[in-house]
Amino acid sequence: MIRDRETLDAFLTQIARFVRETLVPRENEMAETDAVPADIVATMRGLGLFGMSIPEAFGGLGLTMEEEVLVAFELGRTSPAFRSLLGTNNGIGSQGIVMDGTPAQKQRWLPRLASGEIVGSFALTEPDVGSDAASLKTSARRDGDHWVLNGTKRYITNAPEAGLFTVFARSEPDKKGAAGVSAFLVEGGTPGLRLGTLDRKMGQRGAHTCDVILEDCRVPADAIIGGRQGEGFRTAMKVLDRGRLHISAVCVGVAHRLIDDALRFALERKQFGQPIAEFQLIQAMLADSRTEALAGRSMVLETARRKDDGADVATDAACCKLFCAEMVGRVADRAVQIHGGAGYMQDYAVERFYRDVRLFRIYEGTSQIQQLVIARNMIRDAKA
Ligand code: COS
Repeated sequence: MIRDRETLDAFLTQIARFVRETLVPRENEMAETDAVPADIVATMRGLGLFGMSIPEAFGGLGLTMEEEVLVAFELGRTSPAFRSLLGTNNGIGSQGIVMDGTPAQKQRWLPRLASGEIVGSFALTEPDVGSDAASLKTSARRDGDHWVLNGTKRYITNAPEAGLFTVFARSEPDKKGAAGVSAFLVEGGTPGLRLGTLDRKMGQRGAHTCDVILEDCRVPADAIIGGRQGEGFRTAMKVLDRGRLHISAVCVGVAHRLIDDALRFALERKQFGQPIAEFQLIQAMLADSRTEALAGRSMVLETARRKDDGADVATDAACCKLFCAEMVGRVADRAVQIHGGAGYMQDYAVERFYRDVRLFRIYEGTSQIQQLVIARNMIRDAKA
């Protein structure tokens, strides 16, 4: 449901140019300094990229899902850490409020998230709680007009930058599983909330994660998303459904970038007296990657369109995440292979991307969780 094709095309062209001319040349700088340069953050804010998915009424661009994945295809053509900084504001760090927040919560937080004035973060995972999200242990105890939060959240993306944390905690200790979980909006700097040291990750340097430690962290009663106790887990699942589609689009973008790099290398590199692109075994790798990237792009676009039409796309979003995350892993592997020895060297971007893309199969639900969600929904629908 593209609302205005001409405006959208102009915006996509602008993003593509920003990626090509500004971000790609500074990938190494970001990897070396482990930080997105401040001037780039400012440009991203100016382009409205922190608020793509936030409604226009709150200062965002209010993109449809189809429009958003088209932007993500473009943003995917550079180091994923650039997108990661604005990813939480568009996805897991804001959508809980967009979907389930009270009018007051929307008014208070969304404009600042949309402008990029603050970064939002999603604190679900814990040291002992990953895929089994409903078993989370962080506690929320009612104390007069406040809730008191205690627990540790782990591997929290953008926590070091965050001005707002969506913290999932068990507000009803007697209820096991999903039913006793509520989502709390906790402002950065709230006494009792502190951050652990930066995690030392395999890749995606420039994107940061760390522990978020809550020690008698007091938040007002109206900090519960939607003002509804026990709804937090469902909010988390809905947010992740949507996020999986966005991540899938990023995977497609990265795949296209890797194909471009591999093709350029194959055309320049000569062996046995000719460019290696002339050899059929290299061609097979290029063709397989191109085919798989097209399959990923097609399924993401189709699912985004159906979501815009109001369909429940939870199952298909999981299909997209499963396929696209695995697909970009295969594409990255072939890109390194086509580069040969050079692909193992840090002088070539494919070495960095090979490590960066490994995360896609893990975060916002592992490939195995996607399989589980897909099959469970198939069985549920068959029984209905
Ligand atoms: N949308 C809306 N509601 C949903 C939902 C969805 N996609 N998925 C589940 N729910 C609801 C269920 O309907 C159920 O509500 P009721 O009790 O009212 O029926 C409740 O949430 C509990 O659901 P379920 O019983 O399916 O929960 P499980 O504990 O079996 O776990 C999985 C479900 C495994 C799918 C979930 O824990 C999960 O997605 N884990 C991965 C977490 C993840 O992605 N972590 C990444 C880190 S965060 S970036």
